Amino acid sequence: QSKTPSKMDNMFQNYSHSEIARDTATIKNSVIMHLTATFLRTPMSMDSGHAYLASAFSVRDRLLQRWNLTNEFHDRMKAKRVYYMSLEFLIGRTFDNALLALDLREEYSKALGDVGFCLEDIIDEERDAALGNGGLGRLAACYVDSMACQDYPGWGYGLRYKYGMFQQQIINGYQVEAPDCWLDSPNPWEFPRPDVTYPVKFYGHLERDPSSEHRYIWKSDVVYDAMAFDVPVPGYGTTNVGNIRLWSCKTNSLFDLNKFNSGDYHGATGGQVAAQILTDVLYPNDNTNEGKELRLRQEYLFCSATMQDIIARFKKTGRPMRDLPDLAAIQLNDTHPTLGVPELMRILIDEEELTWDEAWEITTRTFAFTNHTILPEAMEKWPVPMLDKILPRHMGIMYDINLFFLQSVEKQFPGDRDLLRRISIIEESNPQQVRMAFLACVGSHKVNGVAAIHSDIIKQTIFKDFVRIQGEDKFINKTNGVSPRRWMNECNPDMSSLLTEVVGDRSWVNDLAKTKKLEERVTDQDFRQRWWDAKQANKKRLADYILTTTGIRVNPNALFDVQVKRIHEYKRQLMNILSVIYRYHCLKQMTPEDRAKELHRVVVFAGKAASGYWVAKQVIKLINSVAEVVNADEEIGDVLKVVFIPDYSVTAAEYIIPASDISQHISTAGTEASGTSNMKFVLNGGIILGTVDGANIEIGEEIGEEQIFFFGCLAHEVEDFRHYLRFHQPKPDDALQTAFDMIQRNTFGDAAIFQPLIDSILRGGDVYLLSVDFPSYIQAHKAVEDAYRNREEWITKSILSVARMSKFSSDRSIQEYAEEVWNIEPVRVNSCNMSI
Ligand code: CRA
Repeated sequence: QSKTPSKMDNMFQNYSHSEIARDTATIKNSVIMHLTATFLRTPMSMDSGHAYLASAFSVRDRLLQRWNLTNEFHDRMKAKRVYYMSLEFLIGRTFDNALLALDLREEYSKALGDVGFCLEDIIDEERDAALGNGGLGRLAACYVDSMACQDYPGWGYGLRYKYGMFQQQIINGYQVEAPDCWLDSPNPWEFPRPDVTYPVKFYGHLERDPSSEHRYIWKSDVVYDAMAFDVPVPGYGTTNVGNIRLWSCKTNSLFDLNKFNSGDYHGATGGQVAAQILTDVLYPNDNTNEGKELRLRQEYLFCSATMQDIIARFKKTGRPMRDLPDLAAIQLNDTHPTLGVPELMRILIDEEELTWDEAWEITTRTFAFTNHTILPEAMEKWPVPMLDKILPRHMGIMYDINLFFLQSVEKQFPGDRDLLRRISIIEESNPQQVRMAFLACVGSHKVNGVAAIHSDIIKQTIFKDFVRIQGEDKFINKTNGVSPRRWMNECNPDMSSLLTEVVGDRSWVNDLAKTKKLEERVTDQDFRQRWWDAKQANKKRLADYILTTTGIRVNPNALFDVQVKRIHEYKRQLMNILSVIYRYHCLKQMTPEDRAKELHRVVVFAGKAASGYWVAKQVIKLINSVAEVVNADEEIGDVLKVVFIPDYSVTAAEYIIPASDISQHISTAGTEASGTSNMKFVLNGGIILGTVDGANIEIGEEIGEEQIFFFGCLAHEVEDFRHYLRFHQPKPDDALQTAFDMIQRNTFGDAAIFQPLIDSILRGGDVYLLSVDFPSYIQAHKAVEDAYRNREEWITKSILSVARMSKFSSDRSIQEYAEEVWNIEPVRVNSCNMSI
């Protein structure tokens, strides 16, 4: 139904008209005002750090107005909202993004120029908000961006970690972690909300509520306060501003006055310290479940505060509880927020006094669940004794959810004991464990994977029985997407200008399908040249970045071959570096004349390894050791350079991605659920060298198979290969053997360091099938080289690819979620004329 504003229109109209003026003089004044009044500096003592802060605060003032208006408007319209619950939001920087959204970049550039600063330098002062590990966290950030840009009333919910993703230093070739103290300087992009604070209980015991069969009174031992910090999400091309609400554990109430009065000053703050730890650090694991008690408590603090907040907001509408699913949709970003399911049940039954059946109906109509991985090591399972101790009431609820579920299945498939054992939410291990993916599935009305192949695989594997029990329709696919705002408009200004020229205006930023028009220009010689030049300029920019971050000088005219992502065995950075070793060997064998004819190549790696992931860390060491030898080899010179860029981050990605010629997405088929950097690289005019896995497949379908270099075995072949390799030693082909030999001859330092990596292939069953895929991988590299030598063909591939990428805009993903999962509609703040 359409939602038309009514009598309060005038008020909003007047309010909106007061938007701050946009001229350079006003901007300059507001920056100086913040410099002096917020930061106690004078223009004479302004450095670029303070220039950034003062400018950011002045931009924030403008966002604030729109932000307030958006929330008031959505409240007033009683719009159905979606709540995207995610333990991770990998936001990166906000300043430039906000300037572009407000269409004030040029004005700020001029205003800052007037006071002697360059906008680009100032932008560089901002620290990344790195509250996530990798794809899952960045996806959450792209999704809230798309919600804001398309006027969907949506909020992200997460945790405000004091220390985000650790900073990676490379010392002696090894990864060394340093804490990410991102909140050490003022953060203009968060608003503390001390008035929005909820108590979150832990431990204790239950007492039966005499008035009801299902109701309990939970007498907890410990209560922490979760306080909200709101982070604005500027919408582009709309006055809508979205919100990410992050919880932080508040400690004031835990000050022990008795201890303090008795002179135990240290003891008086003991509770505060324990509480603070809860939201102190992000667990640095990507695709692995650490299973620590502290993590469980983080998850619960997050879920409880979020559910209390959602219920409080809902209650303001005055509607009865059973209407919750009409006003709220909650998306579980993987299983990390699954305790939201029993928490909502607890609130509805114990506090709102609903019956079990009423509560269950509301809960399952409200929640939906996205699965992001099938790697067994990532599956969250919590031991029953641990849950029972920390969350006794929730453990009881989970037992009941399981009981009723199993009873209904028993009715549907009488006598199938094995089925019941397989699907039970409680695994009968010792100790028993709660399978969070099953709980999330049973507690949700829709379950989706993140790319077509992945959604098929989960239906055939972990959720196979559930498809049979709950029906095919519940299990759907929502292919991931990326925001064209950050991953084109912001990170690639030169190519963005070309798109704007072709489309005729900037509308492609919110409607990527418009870039289809590029196809008309594919034969335009002048345009092709400028396309090539834009890529070259980005490569030059990356070459400068590489020089600053590593001291290595690379030639921007070489082929830039990039693999940047978390370091993980299934992503096979090892296969990549082994192929580099083989290439090095081949180059060394050549005569200088032949070598001179070779295509020059810069192989770029970046990515973090989880701090406890030893094998991944050894891979980093191998890459750096190879880089050291190859880069110092005068015979080789510019023909081959190997670079490991330290401390990969969203900001680093914004430099690296627009500069790639070829990027590698080479996971063992069936292991990478989707991948999202693959989308970013192609959107920025790069070509993929990849396996038939995740979203690579759909990218190939969209842009045409001539535009992508596929190799390797297929997902359905993997099991047979693995089975074979469990009983037979792999037989490396000559190329792979050559790479092993080079390592074992100490070419890159002490071979003993790297022997475990070789052993993982030769003696460890080669789980990720490097020996199987290596020959076709080397072939694919040759095909890439041949194609790159044909510059005209390459430019055509690049232009056509960008023209056909609209499916991978996160706007498309969000529209699909909105229509098929959340049942929400855009609500545009249309009563004001703050057009930008
Ligand atoms: N590690 C998948 O592995 C996927 C993202 C976002 C991941 C990626 O292939 O693109 O999610 N899975 O859907 C994950 O985090 C817990 O599982 C990821 O980022």
